[in-house]
Amino acid sequence: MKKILTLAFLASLSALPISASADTPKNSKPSVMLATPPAPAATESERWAELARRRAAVASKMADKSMLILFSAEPKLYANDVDYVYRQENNLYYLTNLKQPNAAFVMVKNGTDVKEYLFIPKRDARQEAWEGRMYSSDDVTKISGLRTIVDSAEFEDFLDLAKEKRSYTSKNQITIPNSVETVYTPLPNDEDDGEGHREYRQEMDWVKSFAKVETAESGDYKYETATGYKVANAQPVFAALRHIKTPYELKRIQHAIDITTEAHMRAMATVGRAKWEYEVHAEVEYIFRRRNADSWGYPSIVGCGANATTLHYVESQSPIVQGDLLLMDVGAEYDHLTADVTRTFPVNGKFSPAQADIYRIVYNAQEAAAAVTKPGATFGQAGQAARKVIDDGLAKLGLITGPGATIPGVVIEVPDGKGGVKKVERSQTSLFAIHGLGHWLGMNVHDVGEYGVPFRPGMIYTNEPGIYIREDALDYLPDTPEVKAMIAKIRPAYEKYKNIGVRIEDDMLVTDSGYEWMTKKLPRKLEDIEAFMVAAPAEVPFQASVLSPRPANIFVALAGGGMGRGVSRAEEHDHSIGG
Ligand SMILES: [Mn+2]
Repeated sequence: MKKILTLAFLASLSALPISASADTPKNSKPSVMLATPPAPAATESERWAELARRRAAVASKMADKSMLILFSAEPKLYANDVDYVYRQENNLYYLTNLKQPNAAFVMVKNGTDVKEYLFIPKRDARQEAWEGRMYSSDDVTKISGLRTIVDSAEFEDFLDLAKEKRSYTSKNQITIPNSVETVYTPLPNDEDDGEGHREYRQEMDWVKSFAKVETAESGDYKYETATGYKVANAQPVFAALRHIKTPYELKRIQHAIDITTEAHMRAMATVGRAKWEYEVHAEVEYIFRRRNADSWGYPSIVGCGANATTLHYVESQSPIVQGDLLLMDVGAEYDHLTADVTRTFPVNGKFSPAQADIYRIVYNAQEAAAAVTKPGATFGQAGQAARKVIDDGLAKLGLITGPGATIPGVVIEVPDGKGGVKKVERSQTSLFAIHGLGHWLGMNVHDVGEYGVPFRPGMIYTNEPGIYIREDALDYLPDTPEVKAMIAKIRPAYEKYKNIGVRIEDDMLVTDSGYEWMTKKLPRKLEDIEAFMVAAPAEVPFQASVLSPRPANIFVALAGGGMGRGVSRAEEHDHSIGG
């Protein structure tokens, strides 16, 4: 331990006077740090063509004689009169690239005739003095290519007439005709979406003002209207399109991934000199901001030691401990597209044998998922391939009693593949592999798109198996002789690997011939990570923080303590999509 600390200290000394950034290595050795390439450029006409193509694709999926209404996202309150940073509703952004609140997009389809309208607030000098410049009509056209613009002060009046199936003529003499039979707007899919408490509250409120909302047997919402409208949820229309990324979108999500790659490298280069998780967290978000990402796509997860076994640990208040692993799950967002990348690496740059045991299983599980990825295969098949490697690997280490072994007497319900559920005995693997392979990636980190469908070129999924030997993993099992016997068998291995958490997550693009690792520039192989961590620190100056963490942080007190997590919660996660 002492030797390691001394080395880390020397490394920090030697690094201090170097002012060179990753972009300009000082010595003759080639740089291992990658600088994010310039952001993808697009001419106005390229952007207009992309947005027009998206709008035409949405229109082509709409029924004849129909209307689409997209509301902009509502500002979200932080506290009192302070909002969170504004983020536009994805589908409105997808069709317009407009980021301003109080906008709305309306599209009317009548045979081959498709008309597009945009509601946008009039510029207001007093508001601009506080909040900044608002879009002019010219700005709107320049960004989106849309030309038919109505003052959004009239949007409520438009909605009032629209729900009665009446046309609207604006003060600037634009008529939005209404001879439509179907009205589309994004709506919560079912009761699980919480009636729009999560998203699409305004849309649901408007629909409820003229339609009776009922829950079908399937759990999906259905709508009865007195006006004769058919109300259609626009979400599936957008989901199908957003699921397949265009070359334009791929360039931008690759940029988000490249920023994230640089952030990960920066963390690996500095972690050996950091004392607290928040310092490493800061290095990550320094790169996000420095490379002009919009934001993170989800709060950064930076967890050392046992904190790595909590899937969404976001506190970053614990010490960085030499000899422990650090798990980092972070993703920059660029142009409303997010990366989602996880690496788990040793603080001191060298995996212990036990850490390496777990790491190699997760790595091989990723490889197995990749190997079956090609057009026509399914996400489920990739997940099964990864699961098999984890199952076999855990059995080999003695963490489960055998491949496919179950927990005696613990029964859970799983989908039967026919829309129903069946009861099966819970797998022992689910004690440690608590989430599925991953999820679709795009404008949301857990993006839209169906899961049963075959892979098609342009889809992106996260390949993120994980193994978490949580300290409480065996605490909530039934107290039966059979379970006790099972625990007795796995106890030695469990004690050996306890508090190790490993997730590796890469962003996989399905291509014509198979797949591409969009994250391939970031070291992933165990040996590559170790080599990188030897070479990288000299390239990145770092001075450990002199600040101490806040005292008595409740989350630090709970970290690794396993408070409040019961069997039911673990079972609920057993078949979830992923972290
Ligand atoms: Mn993920």
